[in-house]
Amino acid sequence: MKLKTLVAAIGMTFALSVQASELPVIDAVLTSPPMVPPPISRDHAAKVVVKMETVEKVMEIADGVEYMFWTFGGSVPGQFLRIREGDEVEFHLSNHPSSKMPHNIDLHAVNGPGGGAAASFTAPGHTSVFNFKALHPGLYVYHCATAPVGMHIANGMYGLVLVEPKEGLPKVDKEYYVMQGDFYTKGAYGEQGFQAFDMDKAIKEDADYVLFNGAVGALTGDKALTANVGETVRLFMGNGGPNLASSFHVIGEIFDKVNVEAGTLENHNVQTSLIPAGGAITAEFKVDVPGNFIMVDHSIFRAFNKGALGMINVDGPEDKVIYSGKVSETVYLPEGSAVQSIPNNRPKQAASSKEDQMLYGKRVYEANCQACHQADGKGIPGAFPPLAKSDFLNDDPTRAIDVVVHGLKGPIKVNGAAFDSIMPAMALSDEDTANVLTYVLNTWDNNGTVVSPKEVKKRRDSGKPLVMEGSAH
Ligand code: HEC
Ligand SMILES: [Cu+2]
Repeated sequence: MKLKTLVAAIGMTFALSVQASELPVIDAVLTSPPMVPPPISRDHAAKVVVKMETVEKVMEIADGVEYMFWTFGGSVPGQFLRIREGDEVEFHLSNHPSSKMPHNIDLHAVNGPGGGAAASFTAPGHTSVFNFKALHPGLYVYHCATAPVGMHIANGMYGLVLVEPKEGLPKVDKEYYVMQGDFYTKGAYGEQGFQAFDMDKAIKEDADYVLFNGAVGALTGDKALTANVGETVRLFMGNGGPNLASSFHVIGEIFDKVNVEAGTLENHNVQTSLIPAGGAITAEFKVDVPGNFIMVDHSIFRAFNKGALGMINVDGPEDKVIYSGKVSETVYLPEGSAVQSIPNNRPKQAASSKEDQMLYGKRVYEANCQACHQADGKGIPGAFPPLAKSDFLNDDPTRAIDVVVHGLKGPIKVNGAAFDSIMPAMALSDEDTANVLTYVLNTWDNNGTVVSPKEVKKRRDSGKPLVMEGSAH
């Protein structure tokens, strides 16, 4: 009763100001990724006023790498808009006065020429207004469609608009907004400093970065998505492109339900869902056990070498029946196995001070060592020896150069604990090797040795793989 009266009152108030429509007027709630506006509780259509701004701004695309993004609302992807089937939208697009380019918006939720593109074409320092009615429920991509269209999209100008069906969406515990995009920079992946857009690479579809939410690490570490065991999660997952389709997968999860291409067709028990450029899906799943669930584009080099990787941290009690964890581990080294090498083509870092060496070395560590030796340098008992306060390391830093450059195998003792395994030779430049060892030796209570690229070069020329005594292999 109360709610109805209130709704009627709102309707009357606004009927005065908006003669054309009987509908109550409300302001849209817009959110930046990965957040989603709350579910719509209205049981009737409204006139929804949307105020969105295009902004061109420099942001980090990766640690130490800057890029000039063009955005809807200051983020990549742009702000999430949530409306209801039958709503009439009054869309105000403002282009910030500091912009160098005109911009517009093509919403795939619009029935009309260009999806609103021509009507919303806006020069810097201007605002355009147009109206549309949301006839079809679904999750729709919006993007800039100003020439050269590919360039505006490649610079990050896309986002999602959700048109909830009249009956609403089933209730879930968590909703998140993620969008993939491919990026083309003058420098290679990870090359430091400001990187300009590269049109040639974009035309060749030769992406340097493939990203979730506009940056390497936008959804990892303390920016990971979160959920609790037993909760249901709904991902509104879009693909801005401009070029690449996404093979979207969550490692260790199965989607209970996917709205294929974000339409009304439901698929169930899905491992990997295709999301076309300029398309979307909604994926729902219940999280059954705790842990880190990694979102990837399963075109997998994109995940591990171009940035298409995000995380969902699930908290709560274990269920050993659903997932036991490792129940045993023994070393398996077949006859004839040899030290292999992991290639690496990261750009080399020329450091001019110990501080620089530490900074670059930390990045090399995160990219090349951390998977085995762990972020805290403590390793994993029985598998990877500690580098933190390691007597093996501190006794002979020159030997550590050999370990990284040439690899190591056979039984060793580190701080009293025995290891008998293989460390592959790391194909790092002399600079990267010097930096990472300087970082390691000056962190976690180690002895403070500084390693120079020259010393590394010397060991590269004169050293060889370390096969420790007593090795049966
Ligand atoms: C694929 C896993 C892996 C990666 C990646 C890796 N290591 Fe190792 N590392 C090992 C293993 C296993 C050993 C022990 C080998 C043995 O038992 O003989 C080891 C041993 C070492 C040792 C000597 C033992 C100690 O604890 O002091 C050092 C130093 C070391 N690694 C440094 C590094 C550095 C620096 C990097 C990155 C540039 C790196 N490792 C990358 C697996 C790895
Ligand atoms: Cu634009």
